[in-house]
Amino acid sequence: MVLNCLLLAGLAVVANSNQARAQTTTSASAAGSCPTVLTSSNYDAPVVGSGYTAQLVVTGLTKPRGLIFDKSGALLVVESGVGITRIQFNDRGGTCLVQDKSSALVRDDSLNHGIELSSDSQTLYASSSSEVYSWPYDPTAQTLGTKQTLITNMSNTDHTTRTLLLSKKFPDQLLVSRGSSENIDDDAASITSGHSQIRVFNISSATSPYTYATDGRMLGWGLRNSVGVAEHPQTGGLYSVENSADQLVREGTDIHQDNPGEEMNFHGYLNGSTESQGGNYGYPHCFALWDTNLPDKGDMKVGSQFVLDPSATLNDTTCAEEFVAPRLTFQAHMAPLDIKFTADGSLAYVSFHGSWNRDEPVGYKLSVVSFANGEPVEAADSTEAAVDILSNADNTKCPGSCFRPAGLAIDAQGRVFMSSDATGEIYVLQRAEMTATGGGGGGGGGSSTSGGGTLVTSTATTSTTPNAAARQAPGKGLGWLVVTLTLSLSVVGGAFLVVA
Ligand SMILES: [Ca+2]
Ligand SMILES: [Ca+2]
Repeated sequence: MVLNCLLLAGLAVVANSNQARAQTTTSASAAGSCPTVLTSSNYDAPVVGSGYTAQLVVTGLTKPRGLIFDKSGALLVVESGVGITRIQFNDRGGTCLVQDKSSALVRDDSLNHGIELSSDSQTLYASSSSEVYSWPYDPTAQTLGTKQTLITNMSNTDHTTRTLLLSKKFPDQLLVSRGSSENIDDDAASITSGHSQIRVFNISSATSPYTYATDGRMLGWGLRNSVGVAEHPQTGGLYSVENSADQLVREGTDIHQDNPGEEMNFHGYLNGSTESQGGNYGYPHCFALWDTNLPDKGDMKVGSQFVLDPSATLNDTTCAEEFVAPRLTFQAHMAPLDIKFTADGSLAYVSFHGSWNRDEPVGYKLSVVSFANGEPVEAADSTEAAVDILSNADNTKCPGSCFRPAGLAIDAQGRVFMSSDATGEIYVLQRAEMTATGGGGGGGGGSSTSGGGTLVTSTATTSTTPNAAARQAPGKGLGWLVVTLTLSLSVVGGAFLVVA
């Protein structure tokens, strides 16, 4: 009898008091509980880097690639070969985001990776392998206006993503990155081909669609396939991450296992200065050294660029003198696909899709690179610039039973979202410094994959408010009821006594 009264009174208070509900929700978030937690059954639990908490928050997508948040807080996802899907979360704080609603914003099977939004979210941009499009977008009504074609004539085989980056510093400047048509693309040696280039287009002054190879301004060429492009939030410095070549042989020696390194390149600023801009970054002539065990290495270091067959007119010295060297070099074949800066510019997250051109798989992870004063902290010949944040437990199972990082987005709270195209998933990661409860020691130090962070894999025992999953799953209802009673009594004890 007494218990029944307690139960009814407690529930009545919770049901009728928004204030009480808000309090219990906050209490639950601080305790780190989450009512709905997804796990992947297709591969081993990911390893999370020290100072981070990670959680799987979306499953069931088709090849999710580029990600971006709109002004309403919804996540727009390019599903390659499908279109753009809009996902709304029920945000319970921390890494606890429950997918609330998902809708098809664009259905166009030619869209495959690139996505951008104007800073007011009123214009949406996306790319196919041949064109860049824009639509008027209303994030509140979730509607699109008539599609316009902005840039054309980008078709080529092999590397078909066309990454888009709209400058925050100069909002009418749209960067478009285009890769090579094959592993070693001789056309890329011709500046007029438009292959393996990053170009920038003024989208406010366009009267008709631009032709990629001849319009716009070239930020860099000789960039084999620079899928990730980012603008430093403080300095406006432009960086890209490049997928370098496969199956290389130098002077008759097979060097492909550990060379060439993947690259991070610097492309100057959009402030009108051409300093550090417009140069040739090497491909298809010069490649960056990762493993220094190379025939006729000379005094080259990690990041120095080398040729495959030296001649009088094209050799390692020519590479050093006439081509732009990478600002950082990463392990060969890790396949960087995206780079995103934190709001304070102190970190750049880089997604590595993972290798195929190597006996032992590498990559298949999300890493972070430290920046200071708009530049990477590590020297150009460092092999430790990329620190692992989310990695597969056993790369020998990749690519078959592994997640494969593709697109990245950082939300207004600084949480990092990462798509895995192979598994149709999205993960969220949060740094410990950002959480109310603290703990952990940040993301720095070493390049180990030994973990030390937290992967959220099960719901905690305290679920304090109803949620979509509980409502849809009757089996979970009783547990919620009991927990609600306990917490409502503790949180609103004063109110309960008055009712009793
Ligand atoms: Ca290069
Ligand atoms: Ca490669």
